[in-house]
Amino acid sequence: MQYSKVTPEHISIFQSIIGKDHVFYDEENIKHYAHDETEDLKFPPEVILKPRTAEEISEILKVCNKENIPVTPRGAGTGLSGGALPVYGGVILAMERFNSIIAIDERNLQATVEPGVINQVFQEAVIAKGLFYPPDPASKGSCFLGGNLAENAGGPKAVKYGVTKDYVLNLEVVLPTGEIIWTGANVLKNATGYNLTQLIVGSEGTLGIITKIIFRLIPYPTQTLLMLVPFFSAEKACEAVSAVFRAGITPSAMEFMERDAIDWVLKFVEVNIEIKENIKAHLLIEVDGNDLDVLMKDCEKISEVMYGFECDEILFAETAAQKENLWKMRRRVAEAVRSHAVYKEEDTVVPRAELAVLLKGVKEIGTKYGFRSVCYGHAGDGNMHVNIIKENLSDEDWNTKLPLGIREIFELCVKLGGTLSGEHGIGWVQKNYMDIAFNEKQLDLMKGIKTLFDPNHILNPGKIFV
Ligand code: LAC
Ligand code: ZN
Repeated sequence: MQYSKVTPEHISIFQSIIGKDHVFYDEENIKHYAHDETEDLKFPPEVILKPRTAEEISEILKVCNKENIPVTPRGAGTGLSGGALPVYGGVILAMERFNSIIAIDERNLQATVEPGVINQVFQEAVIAKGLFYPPDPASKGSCFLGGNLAENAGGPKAVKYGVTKDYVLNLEVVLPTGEIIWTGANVLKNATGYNLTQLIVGSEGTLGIITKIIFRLIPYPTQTLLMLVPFFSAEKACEAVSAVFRAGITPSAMEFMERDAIDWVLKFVEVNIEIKENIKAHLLIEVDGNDLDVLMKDCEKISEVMYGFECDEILFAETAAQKENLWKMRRRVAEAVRSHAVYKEEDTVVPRAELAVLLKGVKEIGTKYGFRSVCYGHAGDGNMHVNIIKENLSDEDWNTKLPLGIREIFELCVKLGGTLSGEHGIGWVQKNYMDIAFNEKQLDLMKGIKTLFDPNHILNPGKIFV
């Protein structure tokens, strides 16, 4: 792709649209906006723009579309597939000033929100009204809702409550050509034309800029019970997962952590827990609802299923602090691995009952190519994060052999009925593997949609497709 450079003339046009105070091109900002949380990748933008209204974004995009300047939208920069990396330089459209919860409609159980609101801030605001917005990615304390929509983020609660897309009813979007549209209606059912709302969700900032979100909400479940189940075999832990659902229970979280994942996190975070030498993996299982007796019975049933897969003694979190502790351990695995190692993170997903086969396959592929992997994730969704650690691999093996190993992992996912990413997206780092999941016709359909929305390919170029 050939794009124009941002010139001083462009900068003064941007300044006239959003004001001098919201246009940045100093070294510190360029450095900050050159990376997100994807590995150690860095691509400096030429200018950072922080607009406040959809109309301002529309004006900016009209200029960039005319002048052939690439625009990369960015939320909080917590993405794991490089969606917010300005790989061709140009403009970073930083959405941090779109940070207001416009309305929580208690009559309809809906909310109107801007994309720069932090996930947890929104969750807490609706909980205060007895309402629930379930999608809770590990980065919920810092990630923006707009980024959650762009990547269709999941998190532990997805297993019972679904992912981000399941809560989005309608969107205000600025198209790359500058028009401002609404994608649907504020209704729970909608059989009116193509579903533009769901096309935008998960499109990784390549089709338009989300400026308002209408969410649906549900009543907040008041009780949770949490159990940590240790296993002597990681494969047995994976096999136990689907048996719970077959027994008629849908937990509100069903997380897998292999031994290595816990060891890494314990090096990094203080969690008061004793783990026996011979334990190879854990399942962290939560049930929620409003009736504690029902939840206790669910836990008894789950325990029965677990003991059938030769688990060790189950630990029940008795206090809120203990629950917090166990969740901290799970939520901070990725961060722990990231801060201790050179790594590559894959976001594999297969039908739930194939999880054990996937885990076994990942380990075999690792042995073949000489890499170690730390596996953990949303077992109830068949969504396993595979963190590959560089350790003793030479730079050459890391750069040449590892992609072959990753390719084999993805081929295995697809063979098992799964795909490349469950919740992190394709972005910049996974696009070379899209041919494993889709044939040329399928890719052409997607690229056709991209071109229809963005004829000059100015919006988040270099993502999803090679
Ligand atoms: C998690 C993030 C990495 O589940 O998706 O911890
Ligand atoms: Zn995850």
